[in-house]
Amino acid sequence: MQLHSFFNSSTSYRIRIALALKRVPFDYVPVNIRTGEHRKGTYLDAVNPSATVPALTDCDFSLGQSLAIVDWLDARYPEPQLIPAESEHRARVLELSYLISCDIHPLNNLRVLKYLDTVLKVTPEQKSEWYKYWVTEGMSGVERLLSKYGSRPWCFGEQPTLADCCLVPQIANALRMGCNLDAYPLSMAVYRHASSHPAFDAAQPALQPDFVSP
Ligand SMILES: N[C@@H](CCC(=O)N[C@@H](CS)C(=O)NCC(=O)O)C(=O)O
Repeated sequence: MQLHSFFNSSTSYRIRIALALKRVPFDYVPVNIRTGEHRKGTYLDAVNPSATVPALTDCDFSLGQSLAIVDWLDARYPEPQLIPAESEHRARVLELSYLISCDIHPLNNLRVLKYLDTVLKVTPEQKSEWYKYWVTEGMSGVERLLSKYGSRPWCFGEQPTLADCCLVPQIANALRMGCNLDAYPLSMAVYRHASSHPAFDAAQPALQPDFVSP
């Protein structure tokens, strides 16, 4: 199995966590999205036509979209299940995962930030304001959901789920971009708890083979 990944990509980070939790061995295939490797050649044609990372390849099967990948991994390697089977638990996990994946991440994605830079020609300060605004909007919702429905030490109880696979990379990115997350103590408690877990540790950007320091 091969994971096509970029060290700083939070969506790739989700899958690195999922694979580590499930102890599925894989080869790491770096795809440099800063230089546009995801937009050309075999990667675009055969691996991930949606021109993003991550993608997972298993023999002649290739799959993009991190949430679809976790769903496929759950079907193929059920232990531990990251999208729970019980209907209400499953719905809560997906609710929080979609908030991060559909409402926060796309607004702060590389291609959006590049568009702000190159087409709309905003200043670096305006770009940073954009990033922080959408993190604040999204993380406020995450924190309210955790307060209403969550239970520690993970987002939803004693076992990590897809929600934690989404939340931890989102927080790591926000911290890297200089966001102040003091207003989200429940989210930060999950993040701190994850930092002492071997699977979450192994998945962190600084430990990936394509890591370069800023
Ligand atoms: N919904 C997709 C989003 C994938 C995505 O946008 N990944 C980012 C990296 S975190 C990317 O490839 N960006 C390239 C670009 O913006 O051009 C998923 O969950 O896999």
